[in-house]
Amino acid sequence: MPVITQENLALVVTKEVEQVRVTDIHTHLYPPNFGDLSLYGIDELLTYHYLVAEFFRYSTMDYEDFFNLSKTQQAELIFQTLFLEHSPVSEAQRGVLTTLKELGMDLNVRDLRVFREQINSIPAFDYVDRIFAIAGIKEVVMTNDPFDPKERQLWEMKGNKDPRFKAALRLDVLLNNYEKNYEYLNQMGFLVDKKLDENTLTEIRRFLRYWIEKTNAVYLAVSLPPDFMVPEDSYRSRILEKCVLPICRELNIPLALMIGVRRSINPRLGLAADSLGKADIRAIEYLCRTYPENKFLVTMLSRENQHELVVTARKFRNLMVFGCWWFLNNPMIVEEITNMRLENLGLSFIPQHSDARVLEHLIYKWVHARKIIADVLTKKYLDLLESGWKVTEEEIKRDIEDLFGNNFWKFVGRNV
Ligand code: RAT
Ligand code: ZN
Repeated sequence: MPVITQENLALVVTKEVEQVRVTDIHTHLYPPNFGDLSLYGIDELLTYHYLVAEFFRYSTMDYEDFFNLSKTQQAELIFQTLFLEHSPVSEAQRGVLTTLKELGMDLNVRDLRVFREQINSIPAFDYVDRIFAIAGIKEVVMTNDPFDPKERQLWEMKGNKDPRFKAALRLDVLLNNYEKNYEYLNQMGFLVDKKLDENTLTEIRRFLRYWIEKTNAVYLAVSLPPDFMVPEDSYRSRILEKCVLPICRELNIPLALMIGVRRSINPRLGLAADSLGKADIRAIEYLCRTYPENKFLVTMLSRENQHELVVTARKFRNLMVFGCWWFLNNPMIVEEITNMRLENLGLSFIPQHSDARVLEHLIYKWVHARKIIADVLTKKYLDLLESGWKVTEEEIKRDIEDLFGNNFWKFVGRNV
């Protein structure tokens, strides 16, 4: 092991960050046996909703006409507009280039048909292994929605046999729209009423237990609007306090709160229609203070919430901050947030998740994230060296393994 000096520090940190195998704690990926829920390939990459939104920055095409096209046609239009008619400088656009490069493509070809043929020629049977290997992924956590009929059927009929894909039970429908959706619970055999009487609460708890067990979920999750507040007189607040939190305690499982999303502000954009807003940190303070036996994984979507979130994490050890979510996943913001977290929380947080929807997203999201995190960490270790504190390569490796996986598993409290 070399002695770490100001000269070799960057090399050592970069090497360790590049080599660490990641636990990606929030994705929208599925195991291959989940059929067409599991997305991969160049057309899926190009029609990622981040890129659809960017396509409409340049195009005057009717939204409906675009969405009526086949996926291949949409991909062709997006490639033409975002890559050939303009230089692809945005983060999501650059992501496609990084992905193709890491897959071994010659970018100078600039021909979508050639890229498609080359990707399609990679044998399907070990495609997941191959992408995981290129991206350096150990395991990913999915987003599993028991209210989605297609997904529900897959869990009931097949289940997940691939240990690299861990489940997270997504509760948006239950918590954000109970009054519109409670009848689905009845259809699933849980006898609930619109009124949250004792029997209904018991049935919701039975529903949660059933699905946690069926999916072997490592955490429960919900995305929430900026006006999310607890306690309050709402379905969401009551179901959260009376059902979700008690079940999390009973089964010792964290709840992930993803706060700050405003859904569908321009519905014509479909999946790309969502926006964000600054949330009220007092909801998190209340939850962490009132329920010290519960564990909360929290990410917030607004840049304006980031500082108060790290300060709140200093006050509550049952709060684990994670990821630079969605609109925050831009190099300049990831760098800022990672610095802020290191300076306030030391190494006790989870710097990033990929949010991958398409298998190959894992490649670019992690290539880009690793680079920024390595640079930020190098500067922090340099400060230590300058103050006369020696760091060893083993210590650097330990810290990096914590950030990219162990912090999550220690917080979850099990090693599956
Ligand atoms: O990043 C995304 O793809 C978003 O559309 C959402 O999926 C978000 O991450 C979420 O989990 O709600
Ligand atoms: Zn997501």
